[in-house]
Amino acid sequence: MLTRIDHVGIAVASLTETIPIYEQAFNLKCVHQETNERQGVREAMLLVHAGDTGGSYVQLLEPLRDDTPVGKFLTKRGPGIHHIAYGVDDIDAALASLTVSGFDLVNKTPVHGTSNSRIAFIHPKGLGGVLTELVEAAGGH
Ligand code: CMX
Ligand code: CO
Repeated sequence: MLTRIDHVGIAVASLTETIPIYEQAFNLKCVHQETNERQGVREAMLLVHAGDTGGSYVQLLEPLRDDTPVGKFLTKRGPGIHHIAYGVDDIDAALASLTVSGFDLVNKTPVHGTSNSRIAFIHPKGLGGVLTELVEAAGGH
């Protein structure tokens, strides 16, 4: 079902401050930035590895407002790992299978993600306390 680790999402107070730190520390390049109103974030994607079935990234997340998932997380816990995201070929099939298995889906159907990908979140409480995102890239990976 899973094709790769697509990204690790990290909650930060400021993209402007944190992007250069990650670029310098690990010689990464910030290859993409966008605002996702529905998710309540400004995000930056730093490419770690360009694989055959899609890349792996560090995703830095800055909240647009305090009353968003990342805003609440920052207030409660401070900066840190917010979620892990796995690549899938067929997100509809993956969600159907997780529903049958009884997992608590935050998104029962896919929503708009980075670079026109289709994404869905699974609640952390059923997965060892880790908020988990599935990503079907625009090209279908
Ligand atoms: N990782 C692990 N646990 C988390 C969490 C996270 N990121 N966010 C919240 N929780 C836990 C809290 O610790 C809390 O646990 P307890 O009940 O044991 O105290 C519980 O979940 C409820 O916390 P909350 O602050 O009241 O948060 P909400 O219930 O309002 O929301 C969640 C939690 C997962 C439903 C919400 O964060 C969500 O919908 N996330 C999906 C969307 C998202 O995160 N978007 C931003 C990223 C966008 C992207 O990657 O593209
Ligand atoms: Co993400």
